[in-house]
Amino acid sequence: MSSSGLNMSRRIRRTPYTDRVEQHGVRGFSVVNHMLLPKAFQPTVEQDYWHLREHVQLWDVSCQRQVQITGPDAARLVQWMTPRNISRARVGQCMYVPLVDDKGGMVNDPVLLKLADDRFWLSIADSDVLLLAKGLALGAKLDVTVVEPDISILAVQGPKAEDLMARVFGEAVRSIRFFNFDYVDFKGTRQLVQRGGYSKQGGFEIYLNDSRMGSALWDLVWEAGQAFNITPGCPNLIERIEGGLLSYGNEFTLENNPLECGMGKLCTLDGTVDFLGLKALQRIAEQGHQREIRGVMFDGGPGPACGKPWPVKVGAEQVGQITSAMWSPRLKRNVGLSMIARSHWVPGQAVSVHCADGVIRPGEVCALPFA
Ligand code: THG
Repeated sequence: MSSSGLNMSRRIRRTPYTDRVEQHGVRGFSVVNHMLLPKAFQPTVEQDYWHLREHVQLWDVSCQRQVQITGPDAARLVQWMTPRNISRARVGQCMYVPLVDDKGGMVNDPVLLKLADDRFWLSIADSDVLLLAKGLALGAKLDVTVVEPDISILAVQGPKAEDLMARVFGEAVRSIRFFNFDYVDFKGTRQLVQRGGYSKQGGFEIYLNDSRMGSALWDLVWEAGQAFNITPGCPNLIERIEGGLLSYGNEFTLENNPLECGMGKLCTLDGTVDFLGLKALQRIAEQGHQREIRGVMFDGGPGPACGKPWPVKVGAEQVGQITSAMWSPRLKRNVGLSMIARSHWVPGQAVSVHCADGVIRPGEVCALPFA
């Protein structure tokens, strides 16, 4: 079984790790940035969840594509796209940066890596940042080069990730701090390793810079991982929701601004940082944003998969919509992520969740992350 219902074509890009992922019996894919993202390996997402919390997993997250911006105006172009002040970033440091358009709408929420003063990567979620960056650079006649380099991230996630990475790449990886990166040797090549990843269980991301080495990298980590009970894995819906990790296109889109996404603290709106959406965000901040992302915990036993938004109501009034939800086997309740109207966004607010199976499940608004 290789394609699990997707009709494969060149438009849906394979990754350097797809051969291995298929050999391990992947149970389906999603498509992110026009590239395959494995969706599950164990028979249930719950099994993947418990394993991720206790051991270590290998994730093909090559779909987290890099938009590389180099040249004398590189920092200017990056700053032009984000309300977060990047001027104090050091080489070797990462930053979580909302990207916004001229209306203050969310374009993406990448991890920014500062490789050098004139060299950046935006490690993007699911939208075409490459084309926006090129357009802005051309329009403003900036002296930059914008490309998607041959970088494919293999993530090592879970509490045993550090011991495994130290065994494979040496003890020095232990001193890489969260949201920082350094370089390791891999078969005579130099590869970037960042501490972080799309889970709250701890881990690293290896930014492999040569597609031809994908299987060799997978095999090296996989074999050393046997001593740590490694399994193939992927971003886990239960763990991600509990941790309050947002997903572009699901929890928020171009229709939302960073204040609604709970990223107000990342935004410098006093005019000392100039970016595309400054005026728009200043206006929104002045008037007060009218909704914000929250957790919702709700009853009624395991619900169906949340394949489309579920209305969140108070009486007959819709106050939000759940865009990701899952039964938490640990909290023994359903957990979901929802934009919630200002009038009802205080944690503890009672709500009803109108699930796609027709069942109305009672619950309440919660702060993120879930406890
Ligand atoms: N890693 C890399 N690229 C990515 C992701 C990733 N691109 C797509 C997507 N994920 C971007 N979204 C996020 C969301 C949250 C985090 C990283 C990327 C994250 N958040 C930390 C947290 O919430 O605990 C805190 C971040 C911070 O310190 O500001 O790590 O996962 N390469």
